[in-house]
Amino acid sequence: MQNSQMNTRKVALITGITGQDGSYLAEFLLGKGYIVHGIKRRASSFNTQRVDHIYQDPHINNANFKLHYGDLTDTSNLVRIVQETQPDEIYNLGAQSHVAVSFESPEYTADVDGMGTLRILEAIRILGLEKKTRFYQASTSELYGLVQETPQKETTPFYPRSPYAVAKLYAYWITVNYREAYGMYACNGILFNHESPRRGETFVTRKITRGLANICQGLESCLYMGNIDALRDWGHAKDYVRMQWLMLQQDQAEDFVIATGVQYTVRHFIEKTAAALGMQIRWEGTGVGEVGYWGEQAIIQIDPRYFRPTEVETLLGDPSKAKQKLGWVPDITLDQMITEMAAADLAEAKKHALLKKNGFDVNVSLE
Ligand code: NDP
Ligand code: GDR
Repeated sequence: MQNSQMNTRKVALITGITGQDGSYLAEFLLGKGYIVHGIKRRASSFNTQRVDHIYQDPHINNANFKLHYGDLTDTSNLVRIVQETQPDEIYNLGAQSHVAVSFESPEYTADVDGMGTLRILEAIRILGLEKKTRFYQASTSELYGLVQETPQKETTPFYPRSPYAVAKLYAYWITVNYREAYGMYACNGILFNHESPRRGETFVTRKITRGLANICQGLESCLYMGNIDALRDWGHAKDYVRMQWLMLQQDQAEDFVIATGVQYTVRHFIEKTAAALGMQIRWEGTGVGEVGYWGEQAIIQIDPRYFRPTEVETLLGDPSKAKQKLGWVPDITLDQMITEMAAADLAEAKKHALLKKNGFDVNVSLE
């Protein structure tokens, strides 16, 4: 690639590039010809599995995908990376993103998810990049928590129900404030739950697809669940990252709800996944005594350990504004997504089953 061509290419910086959304967004932006920089945390073992397929050897000249060590709790590191990369667009996807874990680590969650957002916005301001760098904040339907209106839209009042949601509420408002105070192009995508085969293994959808795939291959006997009557509006991450990019391509920065406009229970997700794997669930009992049977085998049980101190019982988004202004039309249906996730986890389970059959140890924790 010629230098002149390199100079005309847009540069994006993604925090949370090793996560579900970060990996899909990086693929998407590379496809659009961007130079993509990402921040990864130092870990004692490899944590780049989701982006390994787009990794480029840094020894090759003009690589257009580059990872930098960093952390949202480390101000000087963030300032240095923003200065070095001079991004046209920053996507702040990094977060301690697990709601249940935020009750265990509330202070850390506040630091990363709340203060981390401020640190990036300040880095842009300190470096005088307010007019150059556009900023996307990964806001969330968890802001609505104890819902005040159904369906939820951009004007629905917030009522966060977890340390995670409270931290994200700070991040939401500091993004709005920097837009208004400094004229920055900064916006919030209020995204409802979105999933994929790359979803973290402890979020409910992936826990179900992976757990049931393992059970049907004889690798595990039972899946322990929390509140299976919770209602969520689930879409596919691939569709949702497209909207993150579009939000930064408008004339004016605005906040948008991204959702499908349809909600289902966790129980429904379990039944659909079971069907995709050729299993049928029969429910017996009620409350914490409820059991899901596959034939005579009790494969779903309720474990109150997975109940949250304050639960978000129902979420349903109204994406009308995104439809009208961004042309939002999701490509992938819930059924297609479940089929894709179940197939990916079944392939993995079959590999493990084969290894086990041949005497190798396999670890398929269902936590
Ligand atoms: P993931 O949990 O898959 O990814 C989170 C990313 O943040 C990972 O790359 C993780 O790194 C990184 N991270 C965690 N802590 C830090 C830190 N201290 N410093 C820097 N990076 C850190 O989340 P998703 O991809 O699902 O979500 C992306 C964003 O969107 C998150 O902010 C989430 O809160 C938000 N969101 C997600 C929704 C969803 O349904 N998926 C819906 C609405 C909002 P590592 O890989 O090392 O752990
Ligand atoms: P959520 O996602 O909390 O909505 O946050 P999660 O998949 O963890 O839970 C969804 C619902 O399922 C119920 N549930 C269980 N959840 C988990 N994780 N494990 C279980 O065993 C289980 N049983 C029932 C939960 O109680 C809840 O009601 C996700 C994250 O990606 C956030 O970062 C993001 O902001 C929101 O989605 C939108």
